[in-house]
Amino acid sequence: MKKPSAPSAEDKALRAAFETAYERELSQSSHGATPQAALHAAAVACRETLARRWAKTQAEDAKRGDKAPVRRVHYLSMEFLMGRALSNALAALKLTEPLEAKLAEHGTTLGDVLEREPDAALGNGGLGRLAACFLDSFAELELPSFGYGLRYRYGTFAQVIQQGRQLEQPDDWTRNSPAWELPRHDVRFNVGFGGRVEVDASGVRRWMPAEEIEAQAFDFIVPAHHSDRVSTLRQWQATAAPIAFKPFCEGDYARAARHQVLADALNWVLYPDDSTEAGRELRLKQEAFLVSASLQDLVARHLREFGSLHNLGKTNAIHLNDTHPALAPAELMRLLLDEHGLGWDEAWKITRQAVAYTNHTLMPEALETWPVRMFENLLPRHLEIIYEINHRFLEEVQARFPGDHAFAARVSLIDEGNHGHGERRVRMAALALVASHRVNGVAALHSELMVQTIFADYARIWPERFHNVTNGVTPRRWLQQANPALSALLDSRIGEGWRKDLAELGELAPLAANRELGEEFLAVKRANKERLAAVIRRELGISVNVDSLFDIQIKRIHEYKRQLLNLLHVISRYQAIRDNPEGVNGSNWVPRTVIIAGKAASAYQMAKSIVRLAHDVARVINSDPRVGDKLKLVFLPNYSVTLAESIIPAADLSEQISTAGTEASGTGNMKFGMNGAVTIGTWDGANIEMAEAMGVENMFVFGLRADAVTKIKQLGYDPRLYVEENRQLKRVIDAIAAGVFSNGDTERYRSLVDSLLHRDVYLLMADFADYVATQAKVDALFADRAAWAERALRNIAGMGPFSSDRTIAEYVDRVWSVKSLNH
Ligand code: B1N
Repeated sequence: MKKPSAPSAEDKALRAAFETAYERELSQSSHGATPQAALHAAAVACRETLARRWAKTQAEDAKRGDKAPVRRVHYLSMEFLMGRALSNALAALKLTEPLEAKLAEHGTTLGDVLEREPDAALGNGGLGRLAACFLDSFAELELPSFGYGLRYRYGTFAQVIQQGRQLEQPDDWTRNSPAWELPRHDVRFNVGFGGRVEVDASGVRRWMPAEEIEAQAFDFIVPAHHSDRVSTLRQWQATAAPIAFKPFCEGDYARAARHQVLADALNWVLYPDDSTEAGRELRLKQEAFLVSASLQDLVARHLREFGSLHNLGKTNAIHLNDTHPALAPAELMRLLLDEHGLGWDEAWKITRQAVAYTNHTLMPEALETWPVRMFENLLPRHLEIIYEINHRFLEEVQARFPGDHAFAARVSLIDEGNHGHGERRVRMAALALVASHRVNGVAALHSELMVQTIFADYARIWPERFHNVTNGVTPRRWLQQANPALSALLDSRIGEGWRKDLAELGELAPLAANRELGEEFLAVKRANKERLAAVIRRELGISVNVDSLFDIQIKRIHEYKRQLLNLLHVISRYQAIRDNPEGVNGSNWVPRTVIIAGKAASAYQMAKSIVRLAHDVARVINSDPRVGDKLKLVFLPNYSVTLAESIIPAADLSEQISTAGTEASGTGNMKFGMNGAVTIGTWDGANIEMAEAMGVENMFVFGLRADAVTKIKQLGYDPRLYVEENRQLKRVIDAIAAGVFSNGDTERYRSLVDSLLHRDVYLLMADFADYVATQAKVDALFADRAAWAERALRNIAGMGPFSSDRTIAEYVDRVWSVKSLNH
């Protein structure tokens, strides 16, 4: 077990300050020392320390001058999926035990208190959670940085299941006034919308917006775990600017009120889509609001520190988390040209130095484009600047590829519509690409496909601009805090070094075959499974066998992620169990509990239909006495960061089964791996690099590879051929179509079945046979406890590279360092 080292003088002072602040807050509670009051008091007390560390961190960063090798990073993202903060802060500040002692005085437990904290869920899925992991690593790596986002009033919707169907409910995450944020009353900027561009006598262009909305900063402070550095998430809240006072004084209350309504609407709600473009005017406004407030803040800070803008690009990096903040280059140009009087060439040089862009998906439906008309109405000056950027860019393209008008039309920042008949649109990815000195994908395969497919034309122009930086996750939250028992076991065998440098997990490999270690690992896993089983019983009233194989798929519901393929396997297994309840070929069934969780975007009908099918299938299987413990299907509602923290440590098998070439990276795959789950997965995203790191023989890989997927589609894919030739598959599809799971209702899944039989865009039919065969291999391994434990330990041993600390170190090296500007 981990021995607590003796507290230093500094630790003691921190503890005393914490206790004083905690007591003070608690004494002000009107309900006494309830867990809710304790939560608030503990958060406020931590925040005081964090605020001191914040001031110290900022003072250090401000002194760095313009010779520092790494630029200050401004990570712009429309999503930050933070989850809970208290237990992470307590761990980082070494205050867990002091708080436990305080709570014991009032007969409360830490668990009671921690579970009262609502998740800050201002993100949809992997992209937003990645941003949150990055903030953790920014602090740990002592990187001067700001994360910038929007302070949505409502985060991702709460998922409620009613009669097997998903309903969405608002997530009012601020109702108990979260104690974490520091409102910065002195950090405010006005953001304009609409109006027109005026030209003065000397030819200077000036934007006269029709309305202005004020952005106020709220800071969320994220502590390092091995130093007293912090990182900052600065989120903007819209408030009506004082301008509304005028109509109010003139008695035009309606106009004054309209302004307030506009401001409220701006940060009203997070768009609930993952990997799809939203395409609504409010979304464009949100994007512009985030970008403008953040860049005004950056420019103001830079001027305070340097008094001049000439070195802005050499001292600041502006990172675009996908194209959602891709207005940034246009806004930075506007600020430099119009507000600060720089010339075009210098402004463009600075912008190109500062900006870099990460692409997170190849799905065509996610590529953002906005109607030019919307720009004319909302952002007329930005549109002018985009036109000018495009004009200069296309001149360059003409010079390098003379006469190739088709090429120029393809790479242009403006989609001219169907030969002039359709609507003209601004291509946000094109804007991000021309303005960036670096562009990266999020896993090796994804980065390769990115330059071969969606950005092939741009890669011809600037091959040197494109790079890969494979994703990672923070091992603090996802291993140390989520799985303390496994962490202690690791400490006992390889020491504590892995807590600072995850690469040291590699030291586990030579021990993987050790029987005793294997048994201890299985005991830890079993305890985690018992905890999850209790959650399942409490939430759903279902009892599951903790000795069964926990087979888990948790992520957004999406056709390309193929939860449906998982269900087809479950149905097929169910049918086989009914045929042969005693097992086949003399071997018994390996009992399985299949667990699925995830939200479907509210407008995504097919995803919602998959959620419903999961519930229908679960009802039939779980109530069939012939099946019993051999198979259970569980859909855990309202998936969240917090739920993931209790599900992942309990997993035996991690399902990462996207159609090859569609999942850019995945990050859940990494969280499962470091918690000792074995992966069944396709040759896709970061699964590939995980397999290579642990040895591909340690992963259950199945299905068509990305190149085969492309080829089969080119040749004209016919899913019915696979169904006709595979009796098992045909029986599964027939059962769904015949209403076996829908009380005889043959309409309910008609379009789902039609889509599988006639289109099957994600090749479920083509991969089914291999998937089922591979699942049989999983059963065989699981039946051999020692072999399973060894395999799981080899998986953990291979997960060293998948820390977000490694990811951020690579971003620093390849993207954010000053040296990355020179080549
Ligand atoms: O980003 C994650 C990856 O690990 C996942 O593979 C990828 O699917 C995910 C539009 C997205 N890509 N694109 C989005 C989210 C919201 C939205 O409005 C697109 N999310 C991903 C981290 O790299």
